[in-house]
Amino acid sequence: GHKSCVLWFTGLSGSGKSTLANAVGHALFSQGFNSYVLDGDNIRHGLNSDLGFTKEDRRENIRRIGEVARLFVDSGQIVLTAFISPFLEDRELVRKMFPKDEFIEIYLHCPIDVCETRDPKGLYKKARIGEISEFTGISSPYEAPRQAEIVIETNKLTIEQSVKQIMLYLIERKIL
Ligand code: GGZ
Repeated sequence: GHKSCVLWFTGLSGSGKSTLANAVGHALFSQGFNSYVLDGDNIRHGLNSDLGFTKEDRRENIRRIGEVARLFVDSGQIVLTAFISPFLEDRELVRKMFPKDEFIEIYLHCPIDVCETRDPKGLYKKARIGEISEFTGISSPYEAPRQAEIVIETNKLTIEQSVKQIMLYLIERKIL
């Protein structure tokens, strides 16, 4: 068996949240553990399609994701969330929704110039020329975690190495 918990990824756009959350999901699956990834594709396009990127909308986005994550944890799953979640206060609110050992914050640390070079959707470019407002890291803040359970330098590790770092943590903490 395993303990159900939430792996809460946070980091800039382009830091690798969705990629890594999905890779950890596959690693869990191959070891016989059920998990589910919540990300922009299945949340911002559906449940939260009424929300934009103001500070208030981001707070509500994160609050609802916390509630959904809680339902998954209640149902016995490991849930992985991949959202920028740029505000410390908002992340602390979701953290408080879970017992201490069931909320694992994973900070994907990556210099913004590296994220901006990756720019898979061309959003940084649009933000630079003002076509997108309140873009995290450019025209809206990213408040880095101070006490994340796991910090991953995604510009220094491969995806495989990053997955391994997370899996080792889960084994050490007897979650798996
Ligand atoms: C940040 C934005 C913005 C603005 C659209 N700021 O790289 P992506 O495209 O796929 O990931 C980003 C995603 C961020 O949504 P989140 O729900 O993770 O944000 S938060 O946790 O802050 O609520 C980006 C795209 O949406 N995007 N406009 N202004 N990212």
